[in-house]
Amino acid sequence: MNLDLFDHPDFHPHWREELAPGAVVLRGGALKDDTALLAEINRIAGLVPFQYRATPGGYAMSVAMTNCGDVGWVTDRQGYRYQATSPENQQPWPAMPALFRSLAVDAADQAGFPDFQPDACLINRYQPGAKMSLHQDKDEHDFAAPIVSVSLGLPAIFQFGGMERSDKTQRVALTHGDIVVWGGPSRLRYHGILPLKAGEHPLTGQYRFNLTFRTAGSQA
Ligand SMILES: O=C(O)CCC(=O)C(=O)O
Repeated sequence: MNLDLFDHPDFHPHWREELAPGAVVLRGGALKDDTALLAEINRIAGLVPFQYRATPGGYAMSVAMTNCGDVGWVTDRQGYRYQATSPENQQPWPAMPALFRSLAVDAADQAGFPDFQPDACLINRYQPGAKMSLHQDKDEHDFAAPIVSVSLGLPAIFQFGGMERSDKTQRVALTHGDIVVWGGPSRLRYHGILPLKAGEHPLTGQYRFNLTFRTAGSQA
């Protein structure tokens, strides 16, 4: 019998790469759940469709967004914030699926953050050309918890910088199934996504999806 491990459908290669103290890429960390994660994204987007939101300065974002969890991240002329309801239908966001939560909690644990309790999951959808400029995640009520960020679909270049916008950035190629976790001394590092290159992914077509899990502090 020829048991070729690499060809086995249940073989999902994974390894870790340190980016900085408190920051790691878990390569292939979400591969085993990819189809189930995408089915949940599809279900959530059926309840609360993706929206192109505006920055407080009035610019339309190129990334479409929806949320699940106790609170969701939104932006408009009133500013960046978390809120418990969707601005489109004033209903609570869909609950965070158990699969999302367990994936995020396990990833945080592997990265050295054993007590992660995410209450927010921002779902980003990128089409070719969409980007996310360098920014810090600082709308949460405290920065003790890490960020867990899951990539699905088309590949992208993640920029990972320092505490100042002008600091040098690392360019990290993220592919389907990769998870980036940053917290502790890296929690407030600037990060972003360069404009997505066109392509075709067998599971997501012309899109890249990103799940960003955070502990926002649910009193929003
Ligand atoms: O799409 C990504 O990988 C990063 C998303 C991100 O930085 C954010 O939502 O704050």
